[in-house]
Amino acid sequence: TPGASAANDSEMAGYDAEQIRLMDEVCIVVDENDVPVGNGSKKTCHLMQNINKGLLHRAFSVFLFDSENRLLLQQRATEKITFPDMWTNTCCSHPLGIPGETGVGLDASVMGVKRAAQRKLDQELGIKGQQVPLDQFHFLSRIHYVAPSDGKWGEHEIDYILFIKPTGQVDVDANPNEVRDAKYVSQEELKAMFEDESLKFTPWFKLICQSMLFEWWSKLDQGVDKFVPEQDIRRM
Ligand code: DMA
Ligand code: MN
Repeated sequence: TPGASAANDSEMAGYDAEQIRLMDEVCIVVDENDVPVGNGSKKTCHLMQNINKGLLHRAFSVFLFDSENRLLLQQRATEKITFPDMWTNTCCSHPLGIPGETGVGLDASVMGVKRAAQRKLDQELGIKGQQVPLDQFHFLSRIHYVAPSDGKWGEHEIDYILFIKPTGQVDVDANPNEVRDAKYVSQEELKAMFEDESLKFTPWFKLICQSMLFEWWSKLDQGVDKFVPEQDIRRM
């Protein structure tokens, strides 16, 4: 219906106007096996009242490494409606229910999330598509997890993990509406950040760090193309 956007919704009062606008994006609703079953607005997909009924959507998490194998972290902007101010991996978002980003079957859905990742690396971090070519993204696995943000909002996702170690230069020009801070860290520097109680981390980043991140990170020099993509969804 005309006017039925999150922007006209009184319960969105107090949030950032651009982030409210983005709540109208169309996410891909999936079943527990990552089969698309329909679409849902970003707002619908992130309300705990819907998540508590089982609503699940498709997402991606990018881990971008520099030539010294340092990981690019971001601190989410204060304007973010979910998980504001928290440190997390390079870039996260959702493939949209549009041609090119929707896919049925693993190969097509991996292609869709790579396109979405390229789109959001530009929108969040100002990294241009030519510097992160689609064929330099490597799909590693999918995780299924649920995480409340603040009672009202949360995440319940099948999250595609993508690694990229671009062969060329990467220029970061962060969008302040999305990203408060960004920095490259070594494994040791990230572990030291976890010891700092003043820093908060997103739940999905913590889950990935506690499970496979450091093992995969240590194998970067063997070549990311050597990783065998996992067919099974990891339940976390
Ligand atoms: C959503 O990230 C995706 C994951 C894996 C949590 P986000 O909240 O940063 O999405 P967006 O940038 O689209 O708001
Ligand atoms: Mn989500």
